[in-house]
Amino acid sequence: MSAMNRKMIQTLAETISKQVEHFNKDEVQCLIRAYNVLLGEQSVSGRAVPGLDRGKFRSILHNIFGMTDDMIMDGVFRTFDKDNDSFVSMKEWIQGLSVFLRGTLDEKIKYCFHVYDLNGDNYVSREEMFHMLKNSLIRQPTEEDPDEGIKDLVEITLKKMDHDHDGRLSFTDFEKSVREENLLLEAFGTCLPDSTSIESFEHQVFKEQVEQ
Ligand SMILES: [Ca+2]
Ligand SMILES: [Ca+2]
Repeated sequence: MSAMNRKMIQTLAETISKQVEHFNKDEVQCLIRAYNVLLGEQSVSGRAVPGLDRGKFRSILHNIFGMTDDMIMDGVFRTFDKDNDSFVSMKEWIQGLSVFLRGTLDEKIKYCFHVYDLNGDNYVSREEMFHMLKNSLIRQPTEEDPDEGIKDLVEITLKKMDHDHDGRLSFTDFEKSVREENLLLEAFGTCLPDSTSIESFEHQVFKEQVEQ
C-alpha cells in the first residue's frame, strides 16, 4: 500500500473542501493526513480497506472524544456512514467532522435526530427513547422497578416535545423543541463532543499546518 503523495492530497483537499461547509483547503489536507494515519493503523495486513470500520470508528469516538455509550456511538457511526456501506470513507469522515466539530445549530439538530432515530424510520419512538435513556441514566439500586422511572421520563419528554401528539417524535417535533429549548438538543444522550475535546483534537490535527 503506497502512501498518498503530497500532490494527490492537495488535489483531493481542493475537491473535498468545496463540498464541506466548515473547513478550508489547508484544514482538509490535515484531516486527510489524520485519516490516513488512522486508516493505516487499521490495515496492518497490508490490504487496502474501504474506510474506518465500526470498531475503529468507535475507538476514535471513545479515545479522542470521551464517548462511552455504545448505542450512541453506533448512532454516530450510522450518521457519518452516509452511503451505509459499513465504512466511514475519507469524504464521509471530513463531511461528518464538519458538523461534529463546527456544525451550526441547524446542522446539529439534523445530526442529533439522525443519531437518536435508531432504526432509521424518521421517527424517535417511545421504545427508542426508552432504550437510550435507560442506557444513559445511572440506576438507583434501591428502586423496586427501575424501568418505571425511565418510562415516566419518556412520558415527560413526550409531553414536552411531541407537538403533534402522535406518541413519537418527528423531525419537526424535535426541531421545534430544540429551538424553544437548546438544551434538548442532546436530550437522549451525549452525541456531540465538548469544547475541550474539540479544541485538543483540532490543535493536534491542524498544528501540522503551522509547522510546514
Ligand atoms: Ca460509507
Ligand atoms: Ca425510529
